[in-house]
Amino acid sequence: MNQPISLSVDQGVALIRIDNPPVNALSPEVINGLEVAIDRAASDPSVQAIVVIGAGRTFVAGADIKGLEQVAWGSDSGAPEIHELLQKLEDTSKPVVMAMHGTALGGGLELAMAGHYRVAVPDGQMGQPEVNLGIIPGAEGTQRLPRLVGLEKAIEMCVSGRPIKAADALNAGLIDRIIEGDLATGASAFAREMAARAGSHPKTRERQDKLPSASQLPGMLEAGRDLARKTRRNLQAPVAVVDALEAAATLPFAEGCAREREIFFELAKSEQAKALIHAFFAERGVSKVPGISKDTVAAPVNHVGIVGAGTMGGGIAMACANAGIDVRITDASPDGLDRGIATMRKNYDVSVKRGRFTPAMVAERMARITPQLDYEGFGEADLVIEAVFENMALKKDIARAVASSYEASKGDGVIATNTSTLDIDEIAAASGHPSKVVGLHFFSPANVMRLVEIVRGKATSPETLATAQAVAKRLGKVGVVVGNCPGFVGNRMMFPYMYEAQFLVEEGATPQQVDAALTGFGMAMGMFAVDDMAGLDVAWRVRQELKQFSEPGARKPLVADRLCEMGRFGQKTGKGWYVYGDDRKPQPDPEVLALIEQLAVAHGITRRSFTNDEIIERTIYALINEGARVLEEGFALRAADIDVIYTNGYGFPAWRGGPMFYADRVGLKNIYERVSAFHQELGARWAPAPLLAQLAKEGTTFKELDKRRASSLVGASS
Ligand code: 3H9
Repeated sequence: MNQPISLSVDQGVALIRIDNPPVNALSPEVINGLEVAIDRAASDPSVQAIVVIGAGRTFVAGADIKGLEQVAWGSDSGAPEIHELLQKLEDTSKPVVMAMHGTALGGGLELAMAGHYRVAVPDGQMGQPEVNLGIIPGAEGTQRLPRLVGLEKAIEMCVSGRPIKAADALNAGLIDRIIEGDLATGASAFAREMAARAGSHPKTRERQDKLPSASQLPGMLEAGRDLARKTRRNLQAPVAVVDALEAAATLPFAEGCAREREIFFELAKSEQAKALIHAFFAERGVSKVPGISKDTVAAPVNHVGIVGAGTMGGGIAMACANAGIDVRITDASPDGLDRGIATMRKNYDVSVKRGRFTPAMVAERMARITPQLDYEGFGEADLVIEAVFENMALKKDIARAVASSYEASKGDGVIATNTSTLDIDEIAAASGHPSKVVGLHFFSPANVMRLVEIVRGKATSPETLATAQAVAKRLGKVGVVVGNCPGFVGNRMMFPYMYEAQFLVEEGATPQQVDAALTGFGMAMGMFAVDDMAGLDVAWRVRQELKQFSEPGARKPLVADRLCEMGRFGQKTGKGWYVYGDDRKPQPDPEVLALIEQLAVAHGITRRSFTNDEIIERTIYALINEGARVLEEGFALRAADIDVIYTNGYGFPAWRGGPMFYADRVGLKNIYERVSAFHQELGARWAPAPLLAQLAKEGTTFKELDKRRASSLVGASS
């Protein structure tokens, strides 16, 4: 028998265990091993029933995505050959019970649906998340799921890609029983019960009772396609999965499976699948950091102190409380503290209204947050996060004060700063304990946004860094380790992008045209709408603080400073690049358009019209060129890390993989040639990054560069 599968028989039940760490993915060995085990159990006269169960932390979390990546890049052999196994399972005369814990996802759930019965632990989850990888279920899931849960529920699960919990699954008919206590024991008892029943065992593929009638079908399909278009903007797979589900309701099972396979392979080779699979592995790769190994000990974090109860501090406090961490939060003024607490309460109320939390859950969370006006108890915290506004002197004072609290209580916690642009080393030096200092750059709203840049200072110890990574994970965030340069990775790249958008309007485009081109490209929001939302004063303050962004002789944007001088700070003042009515929707403002034109003419700028393609090249290529510099200078460890930062923190479409992956797909030679042309036309700010020039010349990609560099990270993992 193949290694990842083991078979044992106990009191008439064959227990087939899948042991393929880390997540029991369906490798060829698992599939072959299961076939052999099923045959043995079926032919063993001492066996009356069969239970299939996962070893370790989960049932089967899907097909091996590494194999699917091969399919995406041209080799069909990466897709699991699973049809025979599924048929064998379903045709076995002895009852087959699938026993699920952890997550039964994708091919894992498809495997489970070919069993005659399914049971799960109370916190088990089941789902078809394939659309998040740009594909659809390809192992008959679109044909079996609607037969078990009905078409509407199947559409909801397959379009959203979101797993459902065991109780919901029981309700929907996806599972037959929830097992409290030991799963193997409970599932075996259930299997014996089923074996004792008279008659044959249900084959999902033969079921028709949950499929819609001909008159119900069109409405359900229309609603499903609508849902896909509205909630999964720009994605092909959520729309295509409805086509496959339609086949379940209109074709015999075998023909439905053939239709599913056809759509599966078409999508598996698409640009979106390439990009989304890249994004999946990129996100999992960020924890691999030089100097941090499995032996690096992260300190447990259960008590956090937060300095500053503004938007960022409050959001971070909520993120901690949501993760079960106790928080003490302080602010310089009683008013500031009261406002902060009131805002948290208001935000939680919204979550209750939306059904995300119950009032009891909110009460529990608020009880974890202690507001105070001093640093009492901060010395015993495991981590203190400073989240005040961007002022170096203030941040240094706070670092010193936190360090003294630790010293006074003989505490040994980590000191983190939420600065988005300032020098971590300067703050670290002020603390007197630089090895304990790290940047934790959260994104607003911090209780919602998944990205955290973990800024490694020159003295940050491996343990401090590992603790920061563990905290990010505990908060449900993706923590990307970056180096200490002005703006770190995300904001540093943002500046050339923002500037270019502003130059474009000076040269004749309008803010709404630039924003429409960017959202048309797939960005969650246009640059000007983002600026208005964040507040124009934020970048204004940074422009004043960071002289590096405006080198002598460099062209500076003309309009943003003027808007700030006019008090147009964006949404919060009702006016910025746009004007906002009660519906908070941006409307073009003739006053701004006139101001832009007037300033442009006064500075002798020639104005012309721009195509959307030109707008994308000017903005996105500026982002990529700066990304190449960041990479070359070592402030990002991998191009893929930049992609994770941009897709999780800056609204860059994941279906394009991120800016660096997008650059690879356009071709680095093409990007380099356009950047060089802009350099000729527009001057020094467009000087091609040397790394971009080098990779273009070599005819290679950022992804290849990552692979080369990965060899130096072998053995390192958090
Ligand atoms: C599919 O099934 C298609 C079918 O219809 C059949 C078509 C014919 N494959 O996320 P974590 C690795 S599509 C390979 O940090 P967590 C992951 O890379 C698939 N590797 O853990 C990481 O490796 P490393 C449908 C996988 O506890 C390690 O496992 N299924 C796979 O936070 C730990 O991962 C999905 O889309 C895989 N399927 O979360 C589920 N899954 O340590 C995708 C994980 O070397 N997976 N790895 O970096 C997940 O959502 C999460 O990993 C899971 C665990 C919830 C399971």
